[in-house]
Amino acid sequence: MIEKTEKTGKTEKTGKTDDTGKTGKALVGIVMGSESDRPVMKAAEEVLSEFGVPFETTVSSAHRHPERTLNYAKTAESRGLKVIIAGAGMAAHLAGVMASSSSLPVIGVPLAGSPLGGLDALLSTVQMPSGVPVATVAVGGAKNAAWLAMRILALEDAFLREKLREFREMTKKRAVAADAANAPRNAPEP
Ligand code: C2R
Repeated sequence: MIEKTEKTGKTEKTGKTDDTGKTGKALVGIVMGSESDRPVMKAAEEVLSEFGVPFETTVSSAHRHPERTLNYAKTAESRGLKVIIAGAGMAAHLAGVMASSSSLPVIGVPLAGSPLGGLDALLSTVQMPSGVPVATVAVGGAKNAAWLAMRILALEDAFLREKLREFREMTKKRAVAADAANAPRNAPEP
């Protein structure tokens, strides 16, 4: 069970969300196929940090370093991770390998950058065989990968659930305010 510590709001070693995202045992593992993926995958780190969700980030390629990558997947659960986010471009097999060797939910982020603009990565990430699911977000969708990871964590974390609800409320209000600011140009109410 993941819960916020009542008095301090800080993360405990058992893996709870806090306000910094820097302390505590990682709950989300962000893996990417290459150092060149980091600028895009950084967006996932930023979203998780904003919500105080502890994460770890690793570069490991299923193609270039299969043993290390398999070991990451095999030990992820016992190390306390609850969700894996795997970002890779081109022939992107990283997320699939994570899903093949771990029972954790895996979120795949197909990355652009190849001559095919990410379509190659999208198809190789999303087209998984039955029983080995990879929840695939849009090409370059590192932010949504983090949001989805938090929704999964929030199933057992009332504090995080409430923070996500507040955020949705805030974006709704922002949209209404932006619309009101443009009121003179808006179409009249039907
Ligand atoms: P380099 O820039 O290092 O040549 O990598 C990476 O994710 C990156 O987008 C080019 C692209 O190759 C991808 N890559 C994979 C995997 N390992 C690296 N798709 C894998 O294991 O799936």
